[in-house]
Amino acid sequence: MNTKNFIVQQISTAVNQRISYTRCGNTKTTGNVRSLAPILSLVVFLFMALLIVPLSATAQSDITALANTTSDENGNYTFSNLPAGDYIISVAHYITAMGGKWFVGSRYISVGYGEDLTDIDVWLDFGEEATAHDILNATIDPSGLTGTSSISGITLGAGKYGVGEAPKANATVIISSYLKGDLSGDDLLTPADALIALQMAVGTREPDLMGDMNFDGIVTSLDALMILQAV
Ligand SMILES: [Ca+2]
Repeated sequence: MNTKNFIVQQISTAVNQRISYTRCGNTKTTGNVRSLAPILSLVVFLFMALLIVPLSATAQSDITALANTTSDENGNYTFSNLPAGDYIISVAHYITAMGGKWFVGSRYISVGYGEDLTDIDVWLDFGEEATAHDILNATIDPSGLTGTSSISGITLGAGKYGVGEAPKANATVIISSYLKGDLSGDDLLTPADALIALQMAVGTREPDLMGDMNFDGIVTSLDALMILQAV
């Protein structure tokens, strides 16, 4: 059995144990000490496995996007001519209030062949100026816009006095394709990505929804397993 298959087997075992604990004890799927035990031991195991699996560099290059646009006065944005695939939509918005603040947000989404996805709203929150500048200065390469799918929605943020939600007009919106699960940013899916997903699952690393393989809004050990199965 090679290293990858062995790791897949270990994660499958841990996930199955977790599911059976959940069924028997009627506990939540997260935060339970018993259910976390196999996951924690798995993290230790994967650290050991990494000693024989080369870890690639994690440096993130500048963003290259397929297209950019500006949301209208009601916050609406649309991207068309998309091939089926996985995309990240990133938004940056500047307000002059409070001495000038940047709002940023992103959303991961998968679109099928010829599908027109609507209501893909992107929530904006206070963000780093550097993050906003990466979005505003993204290199645009439209050569991949050869499909018939579309994605549209609204750029949103908290309403007045932080209550409710309100459309954010004139926000810069970009769309880029991405390799789902590539948490190390080396354009490959490797066991190292699964390890990072596991660290996110147990809370020892800040979650990054690039690792959310099943688009349920959370990175869990199941996502780590799905990454390994895709390696
Ligand atoms: Ca997930």
